Amino acid sequence: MNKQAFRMWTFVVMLVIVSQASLMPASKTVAETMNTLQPPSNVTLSIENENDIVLRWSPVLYATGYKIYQIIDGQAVLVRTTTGIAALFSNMPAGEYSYTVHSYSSSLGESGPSKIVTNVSNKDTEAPVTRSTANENWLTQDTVIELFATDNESGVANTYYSINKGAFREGSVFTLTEEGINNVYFYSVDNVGNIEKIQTQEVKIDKTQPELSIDLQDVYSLGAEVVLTYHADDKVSGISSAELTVNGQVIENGGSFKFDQPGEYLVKIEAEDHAGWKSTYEKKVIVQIPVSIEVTPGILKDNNGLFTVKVYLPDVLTMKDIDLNSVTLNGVSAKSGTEGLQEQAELGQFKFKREDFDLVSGEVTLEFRASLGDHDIVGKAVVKVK
Ligand SMILES: [Ca+2]
Ligand SMILES: [Ca+2]
Repeated sequence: MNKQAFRMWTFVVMLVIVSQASLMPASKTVAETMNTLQPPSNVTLSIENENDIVLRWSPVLYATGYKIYQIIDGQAVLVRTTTGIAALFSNMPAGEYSYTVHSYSSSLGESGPSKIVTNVSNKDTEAPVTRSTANENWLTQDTVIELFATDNESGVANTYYSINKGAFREGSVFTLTEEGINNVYFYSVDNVGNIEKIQTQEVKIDKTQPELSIDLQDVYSLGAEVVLTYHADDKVSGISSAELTVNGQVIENGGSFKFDQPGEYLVKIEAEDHAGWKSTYEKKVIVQIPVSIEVTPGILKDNNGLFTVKVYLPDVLTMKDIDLNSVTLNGVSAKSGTEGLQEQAELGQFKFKREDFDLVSGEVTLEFRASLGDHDIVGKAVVKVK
């Protein structure tokens, strides 16, 4: 090698050394890198097997492990620590999930967060649907209502209800006690905050039977024609049906009925309200056979002797129909005496002893009664007593 060639060789060697030196990292640059551990890059989120969430990322130089944080309500919450470069969260409920991954090492500590990854493709945008056990029928007592909510994706978080415009409360079971029409409002919220539109439902409660009334006398005269008007009232659910019968015969409300037989009648009203409560009213009415009587003399002066009561029967009856031993006037029996009752009855009259009666002065009503089979015949007259 000549001298010039040696110089040339030396130059080339120097050039190689210089160029290699420029490629070597300076010791200061390495220290800076090691003091600030980098977060993972290329972080991806994928949904696998329908409901598994899989995160993957690229390895980070000097990292000995990775911490996975889930972003919940804006806060990073540590959910997994791993030495690998992937994480599987299996069987996750549908919903929106966001994660960030940090790298760490025992000597360098923890890096900052990676970019946030979110499963936007699986986002739940549908509100839950709430159903109630209430129905449209009238109920007859305090009633427990239950609410059932379902959600398509992320699941139901809470259900709220309000009764008759009171404050909303969280819950799904409550009892209604107020009679009348209760208005119930309810809605649910899912796990990602979708709010159902408020639903409203009527819950109708009637705890009370209908009220019945009718204006009836205890006693009517045979042949009396009576207008039968009754009142069936129900303040809560209202009357659904009502019927009046006399001895089983249906009479329209406000219709007239003729008592054409003597004896006992059963007037009955049955009513039902829309909740199914039933009321029954019953009254026994006595129908008497009216007769007119004439007292002779019309003025009773002395407290002795006899006086006569002449009886005028309806056309359909004769004295033979009457039990003569049952004949009374103000409770006093007719005098049989020398003129037997039979003979008196044939004349359509009966005699009474004045002294059998304790009558005060003035106008006095005398009541004649006699039995006809199971029935009474009754007649009244007013006389003057001096
Ligand atoms: Ca939903
Ligand atoms: Ca009622």
